[in-house]
Amino acid sequence: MQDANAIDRIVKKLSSARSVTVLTGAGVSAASGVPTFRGKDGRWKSYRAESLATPEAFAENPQLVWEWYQWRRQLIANCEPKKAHEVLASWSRRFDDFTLITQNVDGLHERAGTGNVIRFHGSIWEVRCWSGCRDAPDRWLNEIIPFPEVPPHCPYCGGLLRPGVVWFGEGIDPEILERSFVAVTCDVFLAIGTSSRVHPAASLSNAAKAAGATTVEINLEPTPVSSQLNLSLEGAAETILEQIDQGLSKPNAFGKGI
Ligand code: BV8
Ligand code: ZN
Repeated sequence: MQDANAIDRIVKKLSSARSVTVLTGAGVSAASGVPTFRGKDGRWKSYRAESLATPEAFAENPQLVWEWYQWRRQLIANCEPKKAHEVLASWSRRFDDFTLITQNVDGLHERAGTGNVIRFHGSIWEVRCWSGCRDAPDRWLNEIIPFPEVPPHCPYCGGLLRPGVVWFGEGIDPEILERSFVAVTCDVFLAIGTSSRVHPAASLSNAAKAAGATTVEINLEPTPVSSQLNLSLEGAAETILEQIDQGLSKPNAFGKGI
């Protein structure tokens, strides 16, 4: 059992919270079988994920980058939302003002029925025209598995398609950025299953703290923000979230304040 006192303190805070914002990373989907970015499974063939998730890598070798995304799409299509996704989906119905900002592109939070999901880094299930042709929408859903051709081509101009995700060196959609930094003004902010190394997503936790939120981290290992937040719990998201949720379901949940 995770530090029962810490769980009690979080339950107490959440029991009286009106607004809750959650930031998730790859660790929340690990139990579903989706590889994390920086763990031992963060490689594909001999490549590090970070070396492929860039516009330069795509410009140099669109075939290779699409083979990686095709492999991930096929893998994710066989993954299911698990306990961590389910608890967070139920919290999106429990709290009056709930926002879930995810760095994950796998779509598992949406498949779990979570309300008000902000996809900070886009979606692996969307595509965009690489040349940004005039006739194509900015992005659109394309769940075809496998693509009949790799790399796939834009149906509007015949040029290359690209995955609808944000690559390293690309800016976050300004509207997404705005909504996310508004959402950090909340009663409780939880950073769950993220190494908190990728910016600007990683700066949301401290922005929440500066805005007066009670800040909580749940992660398998310490991260650069662990010592800066009000509480940092080391453990599996699926286990800790279930313990907190059980605490919330007890009548008149209470505990010491954080
Ligand atoms: C930008 C989409 C500017 C693609 C992704 C130096 C310092 C600071 C910043 C930078 C810097 N140099 C460069 C930068 C900027 C760069 C950056 O932050 N680089 C890092 C690596 C240093 N950021 C960018 O480029 C961003 N854009 O800055 O733009 C700009 C502005 C205007 C105009 C132009 C440019 C864009 C970054 C977006 C990159 N795209 N994904 C795709 O998925 O294919 S990021 C990628 O990392 C994923 O989205 C992933 O979600 C994200 C973060 O990683 P995590 O989710 O945290 O995953 P990770 O594996 O790292 O950690 C998982 C954690 O879970 C681990 O700690 C593990 O212990 C834990 N865990 C595992 N299992 C469990 C668990 N925890 C709990 N329970 C479990 N069961
Ligand atoms: Zn096009």
